[in-house]
Amino acid sequence: MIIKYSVVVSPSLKANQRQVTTTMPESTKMKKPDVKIVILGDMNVGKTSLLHRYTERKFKDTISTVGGAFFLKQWGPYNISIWDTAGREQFHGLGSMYCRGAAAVILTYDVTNWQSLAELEDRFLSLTDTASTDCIFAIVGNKADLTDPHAQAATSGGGQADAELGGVQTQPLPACPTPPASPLLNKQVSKEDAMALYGRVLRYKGLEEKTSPPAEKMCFETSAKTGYNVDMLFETLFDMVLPSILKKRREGENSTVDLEESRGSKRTKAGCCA
Ligand SMILES: Nc1nc2c(ncn2[C@@H]2O[C@H](COP(=O)(O)OP(=O)(O)O)[C@@H](O)[C@H]2O)c(=O)[nH]1
Ligand SMILES: [Mg+2]
Repeated sequence: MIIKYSVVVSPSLKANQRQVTTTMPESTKMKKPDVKIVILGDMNVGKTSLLHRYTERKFKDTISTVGGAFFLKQWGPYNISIWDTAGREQFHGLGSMYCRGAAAVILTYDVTNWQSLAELEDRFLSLTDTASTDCIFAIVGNKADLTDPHAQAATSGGGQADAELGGVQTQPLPACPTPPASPLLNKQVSKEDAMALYGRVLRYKGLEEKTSPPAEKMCFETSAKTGYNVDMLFETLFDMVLPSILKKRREGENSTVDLEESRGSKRTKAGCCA
């Protein structure tokens, strides 16, 4: 089950004064996320579209970025929150709060735009300093449908037919359409470039390559447009953050206050336990 929470960003305020209000349906107010995943990357790489594809099984050519959202995904018995930037990346308005405590970060670039990969290192990586110490990183090259014929056929997350027909299921798309649905663009970022960035991310975080998930597993090429690799991306991460949830729960249990014990203890005048 997926619950969408809308985040309202007031455009009349300056970037550093923006107030973010989270509204949630009354019936879901009790659902507390067990873990947080954030999606980061330059404007227009397709972050909102990836989330929309996964949660709504659809693709829209124009999608409102300002006033984004976070989603709550039930994964087994756990609630996973997935945070979108609400368009604040374009104003350099993503503070340290955005990644605070994140168990996984999705660093997203556009495969047709070299600069979008460079920006991940230059602008976005430092924002992850506040993420959990055992945070998992995925590097995601989106818009693969523009460069790779095999990404033009939907493999997961609904298909292009879904997008055009408002979610109505039609005949499955052929595995490899010929000729390609649209002329291919020059691929500016190869998977090897992304894997090299993954190595640098690990070094930046002071993580050992040997003990971290391998680059081949953590670098994805996706298409929010066709759904290519989208389910694979999110569900791989959901499985990988489960140990983090269990650890958090164990820590929570260990730090639980014994109410009976504290009731029994005497209080001093200053209100402290004696
Ligand atoms: N061809 C193609 N276009 C995409 C894809 N994902 C997003 N777009 C388009 O790229 C633009 C920016 O997408 P958006 O999700 O708003 O990017 P964001 O700023 O990173 O959230 C929109 O016009 C989308 O329709 C994709 O996988 N393939
Ligand atoms: Mg967006």
